[in-house]
Amino acid sequence: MEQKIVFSGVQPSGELTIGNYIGAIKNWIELQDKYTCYYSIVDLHAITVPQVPKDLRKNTLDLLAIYLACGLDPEKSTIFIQSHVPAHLELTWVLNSISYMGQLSRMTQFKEKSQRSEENLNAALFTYPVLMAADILLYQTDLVPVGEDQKQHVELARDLAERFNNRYSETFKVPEPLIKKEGARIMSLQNPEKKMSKSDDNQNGYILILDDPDTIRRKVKRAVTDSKGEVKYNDEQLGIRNLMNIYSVFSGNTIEEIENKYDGLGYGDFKEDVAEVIIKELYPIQEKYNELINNKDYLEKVYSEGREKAEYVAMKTLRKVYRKVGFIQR
Ligand code: AQP
Repeated sequence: MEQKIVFSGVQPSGELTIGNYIGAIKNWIELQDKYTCYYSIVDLHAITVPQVPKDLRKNTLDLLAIYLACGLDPEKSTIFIQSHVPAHLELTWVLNSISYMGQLSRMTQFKEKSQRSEENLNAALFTYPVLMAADILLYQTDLVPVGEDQKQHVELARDLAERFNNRYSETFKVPEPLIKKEGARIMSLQNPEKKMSKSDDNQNGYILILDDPDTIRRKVKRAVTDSKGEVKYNDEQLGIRNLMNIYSVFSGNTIEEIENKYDGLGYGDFKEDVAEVIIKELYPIQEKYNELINNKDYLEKVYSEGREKAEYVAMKTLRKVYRKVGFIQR
């Protein structure tokens, strides 16, 4: 039986948070041994909001080093930079031609991000989910491991795959999102009703993968909680619930175990331990990252080899698509 195919990516739009780590990258590692995996650094997506060019370059290499430091293995997975494989853009154009404006305008991310920068609304932000569909469909992907926030975009990719297949005959595999229940949506430490996001203006809202131990302790200590004083998992204590989710993912304890462990103890003790489990998991990643980021030759080797492998597969799908829509072979 053929191995299932996995595709996912993260934008190099800033430094990575533990939200990106828990919702996405941490889950990618274990998939490498079971499936054929493609993991991309999606720089084309990043420019849907304004970026400083030199920062984008730095963030792209940083993200590659973080992928590797977290345990992505170029021997097992194809790791590449999205803009190095132009087929992503070529397929986007074709998919744009079967995308409906109404459906795109209902995408939550578009609605949220367009509200944040109304004077600078660009067309790319609107068609972002079509590019994401192209990313996924080019590799004949079965599974897309993402956080809860990206579920709607994977559903659009499914719709577009089905629409294309119906119109032009079977071409794309219809992908499914793979969303882990635990940690599917990590919330801001300052506003537990909003997701933790690397582009948040309030730095205390997120913890970065590369934050040092003291910063992590300070941010967790300042995390918004409530006046109940009980470590209990419920809808009224959103701040505590979020910290419990984070603690659970990093410690391997279930929510019930955490409730029992902190029964009768105050938030102070709990928060100290939350900070320590985060620090413990991130420390080896940070050490590895520091080694890798100074080895530019190795990083270049990884993304060049990744590009070659990705492009080969992507072009196979693109040629098929071009033939089906009626373009004359180049
Ligand atoms: N708070 C979160 N909880 C769980 N998963 C999350 N992800 C992001 N935030 C959380 C998952 O991380 C992956 C990569 O996301 P992305 O960089 O492509 O874009 P994003 O979802 O828009 O992430 P950010 O941090 O909010 O970036 P900005 O601020 O640039 O928009 C995805 O799988 C996502 O689900």
